[in-house]
Amino acid sequence: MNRVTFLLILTLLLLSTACGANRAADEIVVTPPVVAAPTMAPPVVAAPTLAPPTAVPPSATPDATAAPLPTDMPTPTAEPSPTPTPMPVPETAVDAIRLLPILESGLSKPTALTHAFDARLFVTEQVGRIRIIADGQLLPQPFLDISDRVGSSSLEQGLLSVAFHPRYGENGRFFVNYTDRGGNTRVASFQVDPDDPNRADPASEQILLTINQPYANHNGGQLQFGPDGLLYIGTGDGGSANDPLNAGQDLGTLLGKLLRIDVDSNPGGYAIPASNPFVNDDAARNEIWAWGLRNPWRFSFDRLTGDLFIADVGQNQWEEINFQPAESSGGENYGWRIMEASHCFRTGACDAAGLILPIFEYDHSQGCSVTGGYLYRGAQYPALTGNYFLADYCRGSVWRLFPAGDGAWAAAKVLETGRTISSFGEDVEGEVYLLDYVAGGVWQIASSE
Ligand SMILES: [Ca+2]
Repeated sequence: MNRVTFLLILTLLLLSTACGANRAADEIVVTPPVVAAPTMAPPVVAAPTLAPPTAVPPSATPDATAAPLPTDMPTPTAEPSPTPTPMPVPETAVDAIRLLPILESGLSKPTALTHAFDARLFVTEQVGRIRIIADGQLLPQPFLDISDRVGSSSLEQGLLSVAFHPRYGENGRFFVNYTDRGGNTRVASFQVDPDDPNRADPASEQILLTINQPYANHNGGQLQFGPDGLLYIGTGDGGSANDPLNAGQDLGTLLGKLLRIDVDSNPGGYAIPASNPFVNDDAARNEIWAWGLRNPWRFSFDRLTGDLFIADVGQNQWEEINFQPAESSGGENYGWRIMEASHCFRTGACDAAGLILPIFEYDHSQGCSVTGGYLYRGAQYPALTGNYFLADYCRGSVWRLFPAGDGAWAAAKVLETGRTISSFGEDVEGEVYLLDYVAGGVWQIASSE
């Protein structure tokens, strides 16, 4: 078959896998009544005025195929934040963005992008390699190749992210999250080659954490160091559908959580930060920072404020972005599987007491799987400052979220890329990039003017 046919079939296969098993349910629009927000938050309010969909800037992305907009605009809602954090509304609100090509192809199934505190970009390839882009060129030699121990036979498996130690310049240590040949999650550290900054030692692996995975999907996979210098780890609910283990609401498992560990105080392993929220609860795992998550494939910190954005992939109806203010002391329950975004899951009513509802959600008429991004703090495009960017993996739509006053967030769609956006990433200067999983490329986000 020719290349176009092959890509078409590949895309269809990806879509059918990524969007979950229960496709038939996608067709049934069942919208349970919105449940009032719990305890701290005021009742759910109507969405603030959403900007109309913006046109794709002409000739900004010549090779992008714009996905058709849905005929009727769904109603994404913006909830008030449980703990409102006053943030300035950007003075120059961006209407649209464009993508600047950094590398249009050459990567194999890229899953994450970050930096090591210098100008190089580091991209993980699902099969188990870390590649370096330096001065716009993809270096032929991988930084790390651990494909001998990474299992990636299923869409959501493989090498899923890398995070460099905050003092990488001193200790040369970095961390990866991958599924092994048995499908189980590993968080491990490696060392850079002391004689070659573009090469790491595959024999330097220290496995910090292994989490048994009962099913192939929902492996989470993001690693990020927080402003506190601690390592945060996103884990999925273990997979299948409907969270059969009820992992999201079970504090006795590491599945369906955001974890926080100290990688410095226990050489060869990790330590539990004394301020983790469940250290005094014998029934709870001490690594847990937040819970009630389904598959937080991507999460990120605002590099200026330390606020945390968690994008949790939904099941058949709702995709969501959760917000955690920097002053949080952890312990938030983001609702899964009681709720899918701000909707009771598979019931008309549910007890939402104590649950934290998302600041943004969209339904499956607009996509199938949320890819969380970053809040822009770069210097090149001031019009983007203060906007959090996210995308839908299947459709390639990109939205921005921005503060709308009193802790609320507003949303606007800013580009239809037609791309298969697996991840966003930040460089050392805070510029934001996105990855096309199918094309194997990297594009920088820029303002449209
Ligand atoms: Ca949720």
